[in-house]
Amino acid sequence: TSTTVLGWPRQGPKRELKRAIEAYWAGRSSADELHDIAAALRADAWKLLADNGIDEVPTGDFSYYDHVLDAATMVGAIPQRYRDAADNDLDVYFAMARGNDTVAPLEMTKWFDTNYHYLVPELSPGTTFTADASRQLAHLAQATAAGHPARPVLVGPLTFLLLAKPAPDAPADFDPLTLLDPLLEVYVEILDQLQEAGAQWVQLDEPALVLDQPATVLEAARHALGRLGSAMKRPQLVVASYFDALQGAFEVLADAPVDGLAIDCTVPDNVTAILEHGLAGKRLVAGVIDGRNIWAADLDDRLTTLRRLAERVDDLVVGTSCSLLHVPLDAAKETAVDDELRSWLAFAREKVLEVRTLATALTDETAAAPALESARNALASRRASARTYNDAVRARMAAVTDADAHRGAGYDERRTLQQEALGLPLLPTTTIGSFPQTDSLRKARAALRRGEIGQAAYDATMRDEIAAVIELQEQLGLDVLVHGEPERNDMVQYFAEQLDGYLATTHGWVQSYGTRCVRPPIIFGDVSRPEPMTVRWWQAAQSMTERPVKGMLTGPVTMLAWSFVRDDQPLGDTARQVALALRDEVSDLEAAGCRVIQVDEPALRETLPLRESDRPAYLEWATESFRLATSSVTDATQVHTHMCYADFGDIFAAIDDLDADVISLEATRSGMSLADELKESGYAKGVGPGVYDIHSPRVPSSEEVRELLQKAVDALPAQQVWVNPDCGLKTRRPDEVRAALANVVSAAAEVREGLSARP
Ligand code: THG
Ligand code: ZN
Repeated sequence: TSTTVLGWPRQGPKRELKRAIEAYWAGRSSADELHDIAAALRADAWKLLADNGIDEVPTGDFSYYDHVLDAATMVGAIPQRYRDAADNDLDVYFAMARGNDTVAPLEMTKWFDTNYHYLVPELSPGTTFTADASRQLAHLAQATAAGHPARPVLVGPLTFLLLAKPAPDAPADFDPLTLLDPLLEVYVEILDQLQEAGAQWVQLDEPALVLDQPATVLEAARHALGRLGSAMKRPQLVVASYFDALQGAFEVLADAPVDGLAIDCTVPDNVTAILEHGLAGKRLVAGVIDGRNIWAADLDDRLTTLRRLAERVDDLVVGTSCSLLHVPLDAAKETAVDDELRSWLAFAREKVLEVRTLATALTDETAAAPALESARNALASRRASARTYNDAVRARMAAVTDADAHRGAGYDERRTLQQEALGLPLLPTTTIGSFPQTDSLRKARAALRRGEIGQAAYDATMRDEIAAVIELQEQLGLDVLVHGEPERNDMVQYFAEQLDGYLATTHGWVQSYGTRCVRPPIIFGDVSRPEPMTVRWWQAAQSMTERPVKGMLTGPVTMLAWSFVRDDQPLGDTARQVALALRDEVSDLEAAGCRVIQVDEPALRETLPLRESDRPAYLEWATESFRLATSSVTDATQVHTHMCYADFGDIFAAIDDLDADVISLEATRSGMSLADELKESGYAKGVGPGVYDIHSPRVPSSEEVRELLQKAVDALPAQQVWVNPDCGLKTRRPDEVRAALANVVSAAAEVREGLSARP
């Protein structure tokens, strides 16, 4: 039985691609040097796959920035302003990805419910597609020359159009799907060229088919696959879908005149659909190994599924559910993790071995026996391990009552008590939490890690930084201060490192967007908090000022969303455990005298399930776990939260359910249209719609800030409104932050005066 994977991580074992691209951007290396490093990384990746028993390697999925951007350039969907912004193809490509001096980048958004971000293609009625398969052809030629059977991977035409948005010059109601027919002709041309170049198979990725799609889209899918299938000269086509159940789209795929389907067989509904309907002469790439989690699979269970599928399908290929882009490369590199725990993990390389073992087992169980046996042992060790199970956490979970997840008094009463305690002015000013992470802070952290400085010296550096940040905020005249978070590397990793049941990795990088990567920590067991995590830093800050200093924590949903989570209990249970650990921290902060506590949930919206039918249950546990984390405090203690990178429109009800006293939201880029949406939704608690776009190095003038703020108080009662930036300040330079915050504070003062002058 043959084997494949749907895609592979691109950055290289030591993030060589990231470094090569950033060196090119900085002018430190040439395009040729970049291309050479990239070609060597591809060669190594294919060799690793082939050496570990993968029969057909994916090509063309390797990207300098993003595979959706690659698809846009492949079909010539390059807006004129980018063609004008640079004088060669590579720089036009990077201008679309990250902008340059003359042009802003394309919008970026999340790839389905993963933590990968793609660039949103812009299309208009005037878009004319042209085929440019050069990148695909080059990668195919390289793999073929190296002796690898290769399968080019293309974003499919439907997914491409469904993920695109109307260009700024297009009518707002323009539907990119109206461009399907001309786009299909370009795909036909590209398939012709790939066939000419020797491709036996091409993989068309159509994950958009797992979203709730109207009948018109399913009809378009039928039409599109019909057209591509009937192309005169083409390689065999395998259409890939992943991340959820196909439901109604299954039949469209099963009936389509294509030669194979890659289906996510970690979703039981999909397996049932295949078993019930069969696949009439098509190849099935059975995605039985989960491409998104990091757990060693239950190979016996996967083998049972494969055997049942083999009875229904003539041409069965063993594969991963999706590209392995979403997992780190190699668990064996995590030498700081003990052998037992490491045996529970499967990163990309280990998943390849699992795929190989399963394929071998289908034809020769004896040959696969040792590998199956060791997988069985790892799983048994994980299931039986006392390290995943904490009696105290379990007992506490069982004792949670509904009252634990609710504040004592309603919002209006709390508001009065908090106002008495805090005595804040109308339109209080604050920031989201982090201040610039300067080089000297990063150096101190690295020096501590390498043992070059001791804990006391490190703490002293952090205290000095906190003192500087407090002094700056007092000088600027902010009302609610923060300590600036100099001691935190990342808002999830910092807490993960201090919680039991959580594992941080050393080399576990996963691409987040472009050259930016994260190392998601792993929740392997019941989560608890052995000791306070933030209290001493908060105390240090509060001891330096009379003004209230906010306590700053990351909320349970975001802790889960940006980690790899357990697969052996419901997500809601894991969220509740994290919530209880945070609840301890909230209580300790309050006991230390903290009167304003912010628990950030930027990922609340992005974790929303793909299918509408799954959303109510998610929102139920998500909001409950936030309240469980925050509801131990007295009514006079003010709970804040913060969200960013999302459209909040469809989750205002859930935001209200968090029952936070104040929420700060990103609003600048949309020109404060958020304030009108908030008004329409009837949101009645404190809200700070952002008035300073921290994603840009530009310092907004006091007038700009005032205009945004005026829009907010025109839409909402002024008593409700807070004044703050869109998000944390850690990526900005200190001089930008000082100037911008000065303008934020002066704008707030002017608008406040204007309000009191009104009759
Ligand atoms: N933390 C975690 N996950 C996240 C975010 C986060 N996921 C979503 C969003 N924020 C992604 N955004 C970013 C922003 C910056 C970087 C990565 C993801 C980044 N990474 C550094 C790099 O690649 O050079 C490495 C950072 C490090 O050394 O730890 O800049 O905020 N968990
Ligand atoms: Zn934010």
